[in-house]
Amino acid sequence: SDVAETSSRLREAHAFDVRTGLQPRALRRAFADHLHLTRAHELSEATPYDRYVALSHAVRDRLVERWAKTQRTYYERDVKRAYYLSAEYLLGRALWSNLQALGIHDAYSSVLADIGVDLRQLVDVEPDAGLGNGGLGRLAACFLDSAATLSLPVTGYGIRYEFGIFEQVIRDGCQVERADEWLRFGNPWEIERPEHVVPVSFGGVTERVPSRQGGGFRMIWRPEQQVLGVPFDTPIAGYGSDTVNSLRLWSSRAGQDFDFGLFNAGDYVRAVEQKNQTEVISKVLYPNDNFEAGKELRLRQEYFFVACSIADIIGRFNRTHADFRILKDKVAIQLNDTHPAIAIAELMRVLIDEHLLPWEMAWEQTVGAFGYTNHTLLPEALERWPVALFERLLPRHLEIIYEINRRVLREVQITFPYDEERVRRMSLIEEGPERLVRMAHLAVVGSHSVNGVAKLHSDLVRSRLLRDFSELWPERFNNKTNGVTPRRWLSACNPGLSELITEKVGIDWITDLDQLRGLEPSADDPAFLARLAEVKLENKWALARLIQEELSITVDPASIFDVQIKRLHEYKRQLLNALHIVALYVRSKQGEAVTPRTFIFGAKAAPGYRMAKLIIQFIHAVAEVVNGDRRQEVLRVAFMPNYRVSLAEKIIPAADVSEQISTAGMEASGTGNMKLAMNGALTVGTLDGANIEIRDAVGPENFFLFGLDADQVEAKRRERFKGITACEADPVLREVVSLIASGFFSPEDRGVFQPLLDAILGVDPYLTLGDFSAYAACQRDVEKAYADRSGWARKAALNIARMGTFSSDRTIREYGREIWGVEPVEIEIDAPLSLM
Ligand code: 4GP
Repeated sequence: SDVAETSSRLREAHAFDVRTGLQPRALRRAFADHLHLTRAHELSEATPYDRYVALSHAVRDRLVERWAKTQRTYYERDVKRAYYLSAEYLLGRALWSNLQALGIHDAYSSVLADIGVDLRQLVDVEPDAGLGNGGLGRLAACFLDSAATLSLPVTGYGIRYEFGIFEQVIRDGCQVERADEWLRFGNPWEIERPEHVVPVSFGGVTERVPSRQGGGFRMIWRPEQQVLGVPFDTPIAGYGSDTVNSLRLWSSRAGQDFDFGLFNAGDYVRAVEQKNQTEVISKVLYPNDNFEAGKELRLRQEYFFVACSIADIIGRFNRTHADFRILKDKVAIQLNDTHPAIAIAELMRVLIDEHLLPWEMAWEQTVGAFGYTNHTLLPEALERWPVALFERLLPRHLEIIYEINRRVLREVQITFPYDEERVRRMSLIEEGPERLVRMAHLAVVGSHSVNGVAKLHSDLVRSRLLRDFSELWPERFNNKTNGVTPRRWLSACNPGLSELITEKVGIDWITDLDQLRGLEPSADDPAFLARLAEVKLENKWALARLIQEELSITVDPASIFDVQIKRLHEYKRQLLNALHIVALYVRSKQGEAVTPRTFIFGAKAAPGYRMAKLIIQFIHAVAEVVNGDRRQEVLRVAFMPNYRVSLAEKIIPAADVSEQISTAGMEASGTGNMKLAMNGALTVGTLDGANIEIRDAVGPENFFLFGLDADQVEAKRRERFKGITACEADPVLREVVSLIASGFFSPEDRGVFQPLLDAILGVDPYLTLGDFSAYAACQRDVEKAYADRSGWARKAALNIARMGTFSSDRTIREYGREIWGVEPVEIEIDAPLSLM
């Protein structure tokens, strides 16, 4: 196979290199050396953290040569590159991924075992890099992995937050946030590059100055503040390829000269205070998912990393090219949502003000270079910045936005004469009591490609969210259904299943997930199904042990493991799941036979999202009653705190049921739905996001569908559907609601959960009650299906076999071909280094 060949070629190339070689002897020596020379410890006195750091350095050393060679090759061949701009990267842990990419996980495992060190334990010491909230940040991480694996010249740019997504602890059933100090003990994966520091300006005024050419005038920006962006590079290693791409994250530092005045005036403390103000820019990730908080510091963060990245991109282009008319042939820039959309105005500013390009030429290059991905239709998530704030922070950019707007609206008027309403709708500026800059409009007008992240979502982007724009520029709109990396989300997290797959179809599925198809015939082989069930049971035992350790809840691995793991949001409807648990509890108390089930939740709520926090509290209250009731043995509820990438890796392989129950039309795609199905969980889901495509792929008979579709939801919302109507029609639901209303789940404070009921009994915006009966009926089908153990295993096998298309390799190949125009670049590593 290609992968096996590549790794054996790699091993050979390094066979004689004692410093960075991949032979067991070199690996052992490297670990010992780093423990000794980098950590200044002997094995006997080293803490697990020392060992983790030593091993990480040993692994990083083995990436360095390929990393340098990759970057040099891109430069020398002058290839077109793609740049991924994202305010979030939810990377998780790096050690195992990098061992896996190099093909040395087994070798290191046995080398370390020889000296009494357990590699799996070391891997668990690494803190997650949690520089993201949820879907959009994790997608960026999967994309980086796929791009490197496909040998595509892609560089990620983002912010090096000192504090990533908060750590969630649960106190008395409620979420409490703790700072995520992921950098406290240093980060062995990153390399600081102070020599590539970039100054970034804020504030001040613009000035009209005589232009050198032509005798007219031009505008220049006289900013008031300067901050420095210091890049930190992290290697992104391709699996089984020699490519190592870069993720460059910017950290803010005080500008050199900007506090001089104060220093000289003797106001030392104020000078230092101001220094802190600038360094605060990269301090913390805003913990909102699918929600825009509209804070000034957030806009500063966005412009900060965008300005650094554009300067870096243009600087790199300029080292080899003087003619900006070929910029778009060498540079593609993808905007991961609107957070970096200001890059469009920034590139225009750099081209016009700094490189003196005429507007039309600059605009052609800008639109040719940019692509924009939309990740949500939720109105509360769409970024709109007050014009006044823009004017204060980025006065020159506001002027450029006005000029872009003037030209676009002219085009609209010409294409659709006498339609002033359309002009108003399409403006980059929203008029009203407070004038606002619409960042999604800026992203669309400045990009040649606009994509959604699943078929339904892209259709809704076209037909609802950006309809006017899709009528003006239909050719810009396209779909790129999300995917997930099979390296992390199958191969690494589920070794038992991976081994079974490899036995059947060979190892190539890891880089060619369509090969999972080869499992289909085995779905009718009882021996295979028995082994599949065995693997799942082992994974469930491992999770059961973790639940016991962390929560002191004893769960039965023979029960259905029913999993809902994602950010907490009303539209994702964890509440619907919880109401159904109450219904099952009531049924079992009434003596009905209920199939044993363990409900597993993982979810962080945005710290300011009260309803989401109350739902977490409610799930805990239900868990306490259900788990504490000695007279029922069938139901268990486990809310696992601090949901994050590394926890997902432990839950997903153990899942039987995957809850994908968002209100139809609201979940852009989902990617957890893909990870779970790939690992053999059966989906209970609505016709929303990528669920639709997953169901088409795995077959409707292997998917539990329920609920209203997007059009029906829209109709119900228009008629202002009331939740109480659903109660009137469903006696079970009535009982559930009255039990909660009675204070049964909160005896100390009977009214605490009333706001949850109020939010759904009146106008039920997320159709939580509107979909309840269909959901409960669907869950009965789940029970029936689970009773047929081999039938269930067969469905699981077919889910796995048919999920190939949801690899992020497929997604990234589409971005590469259809949006960026980048080609794979083969990297050849040099002859083995020899000792001097
Ligand atoms: C998320 C969407 O909610 C999710 O459906 C999608 O799978 C993911 O992006 C990746 O495309 N959106 C966000 C956000 O994370 O903040 O808007």
